[in-house]
Amino acid sequence: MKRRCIVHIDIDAFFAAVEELLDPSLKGKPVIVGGLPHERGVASTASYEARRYGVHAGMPLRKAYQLCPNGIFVRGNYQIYKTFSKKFFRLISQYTPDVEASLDEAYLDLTRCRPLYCSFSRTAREIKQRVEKELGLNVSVGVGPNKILAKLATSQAKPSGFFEIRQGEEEAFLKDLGIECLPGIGPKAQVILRMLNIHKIKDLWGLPRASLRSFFGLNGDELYLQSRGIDSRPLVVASIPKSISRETTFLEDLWDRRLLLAHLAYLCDRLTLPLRKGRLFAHIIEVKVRYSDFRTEARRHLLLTPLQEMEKIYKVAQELFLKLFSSSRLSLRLVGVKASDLVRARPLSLFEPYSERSERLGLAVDEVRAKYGFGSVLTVREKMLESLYSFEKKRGYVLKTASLTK
Ligand code: TTP
Ligand code: MG
Repeated sequence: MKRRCIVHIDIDAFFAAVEELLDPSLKGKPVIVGGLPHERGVASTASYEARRYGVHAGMPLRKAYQLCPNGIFVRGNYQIYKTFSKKFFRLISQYTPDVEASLDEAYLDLTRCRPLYCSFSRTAREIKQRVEKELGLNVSVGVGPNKILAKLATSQAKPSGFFEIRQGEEEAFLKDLGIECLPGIGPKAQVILRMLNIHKIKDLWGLPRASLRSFFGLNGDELYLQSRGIDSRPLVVASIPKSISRETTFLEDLWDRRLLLAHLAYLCDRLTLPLRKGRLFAHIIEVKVRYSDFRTEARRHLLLTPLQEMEKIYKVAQELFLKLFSSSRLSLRLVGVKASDLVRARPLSLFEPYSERSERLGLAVDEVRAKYGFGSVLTVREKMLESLYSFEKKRGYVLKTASLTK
């Protein structure tokens, strides 16, 4: 199997670093985020200056105050940290689709993108530089052939450094690290191993797998592999939903074709929002109707080139809808639209010129709506719903069923 290239990246003293960015007068001072000194609770982050006093995440605030009375204590604002986290994720996702991220750290698997990069090391350094420049936060970066080695490399790089484990260097890198560095070794395991005079990772190499298993059960196997830098776990990449749908039951059964199409347009509009957000394209568009006699029918269309854009999806949906509606003499109770067979990236079409125009338009509409509310951009068709439903600036029309929000 080819050697993989995993980049691990972790923001330094994340919450505290954001606080320093918001209030530059805090720079270089011992900042402790989590609450005020007299409050209950624990510190969630300590800046590196505060760590010099022995303060660390998880420490009760009172204790932190005793150790560092001149520390600057702030309660913190999770919403703001989350915004930085999202920006962080968006930026690193430009380098590979294979990203496993949590709040302030991420693994990137560059292996599949080999043809794009002439040197993985250089790309990893570039990612570090760009995150630091565009987010204004220092990060530490580790590069290795799997998750565990990349993460251990990052801890060597902290704070604000870069560390790469090259092929053949694994053993030399691991041997003198303390056993506490391995994620599989908690405080209890440490006590047991230290009693056996095992302090460094190389000391673990002398223990047979069976002994580790007898001490730690299945975790023993894990430990055996971890201590040798063996780790074949894939990244846990955010999964793609199976389908996304929006539907509504009308206040009264509807017969008016234009009004029905107005509902359909609005549902398509709502449907494309999560598609754009998740950068998803749909191969299947399905329309469902329920007639006044409760009979339900659906029709679907399979698309060779998957779609994300509202107008295009609406066109397909309209055609499907009209086929269903025209063949019946009944009024309708419900209409719904569903996008399924979702893919993350649109395959390039052989016969159409490549254009991102409509995708950009969609994103621009989202931005305007985020700022001025959903109702700031509506199609003429959607406007027809004004006479039927109350309108909330942020949420748009409030249709009868809750399914819009699912
Ligand atoms: P970490 O990455 O563990 O810590 P850090 O970013 O503060 O410092 P460094 O990586 O340089 O060692 O955690 C990221 C954020 O998660 C941290 O800023 C605050 C939050 N956090 C808590 O809320 N509680 C905790 O116990 C820990 C460890 C972190
Ligand atoms: Mg961190």
